[in-house]
Amino acid sequence: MSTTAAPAPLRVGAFFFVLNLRSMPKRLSLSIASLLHGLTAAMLLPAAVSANTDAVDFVTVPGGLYVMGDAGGDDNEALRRVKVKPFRIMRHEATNRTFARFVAETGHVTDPERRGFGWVWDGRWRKVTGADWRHPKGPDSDLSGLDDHPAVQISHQDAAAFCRWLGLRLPSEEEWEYAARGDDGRRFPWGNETPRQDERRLANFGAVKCCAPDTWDGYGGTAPVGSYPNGASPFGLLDMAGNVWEWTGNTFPGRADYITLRGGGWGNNPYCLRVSYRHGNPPDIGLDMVGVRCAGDAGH
Ligand SMILES: [Ca+2]
Ligand SMILES: [Ca+2]
Repeated sequence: MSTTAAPAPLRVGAFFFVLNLRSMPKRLSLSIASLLHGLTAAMLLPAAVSANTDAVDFVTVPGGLYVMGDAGGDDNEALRRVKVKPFRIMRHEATNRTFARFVAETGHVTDPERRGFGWVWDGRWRKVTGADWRHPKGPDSDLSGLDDHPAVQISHQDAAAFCRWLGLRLPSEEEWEYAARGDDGRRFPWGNETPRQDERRLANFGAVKCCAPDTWDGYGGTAPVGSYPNGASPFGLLDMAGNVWEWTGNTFPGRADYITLRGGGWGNNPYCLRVSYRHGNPPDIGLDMVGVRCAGDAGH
């Protein structure tokens, strides 16, 4: 992985596109992107309301009108006025504790388990046989001491199944970004201040200069969810910047076969932690820097 501030855009193709930590494709069709927005979210509505919502803490977000995007961001971050209906969303990323309960109750087998591998970041992305949510770094790793850390090595399909178990769905990008920034145009959940690895501890992220893990914030990998209250969003959501990337219900602009992730993760630099930043991944892969946060319509 490049350590420069702006690595060259990667060629599209299989896993060469997997969570490149800084670059995004520039050749996008925004008209196609706008058509695709919300399509997959609509496909992921829960079949029934579940009683399992006691497993997580929710924030109810009132409906509102705001401007998505960042005029100083990537091409796919063009400013766009968006209206969102009231919804609720998990205050935290899903933890290993809750994901284990989901698996115990449903017998769900994740994509990385089924396929026999996951992706592990150690300065570059490595395809690791035996890496799955129980073994996030590979077969020699486990979840000891990680009950309250975000569950990782979860594909988009696994994330959607988990949300269905909760009687919920994945958030749309419009919902996710509104929950992260509110309506005042801020670039990060806490405001416009670009995070640094200093005593303010706004988020769990990587080196300020892309893209190595950094322990200055207390954690070189994942942190227990909710460890950075100074970085709360206007609605009180935690870890909307950093810790782990979060699957959304939308396809990536210009790539109908990729799903958009939001928020940046423990290995990213501040640019990727911006509330409007997008990344796209194939829906069937798991990585040790990607987790899930579910949402639902208000009142359900
Ligand atoms: Ca860190
Ligand atoms: Ca996050």
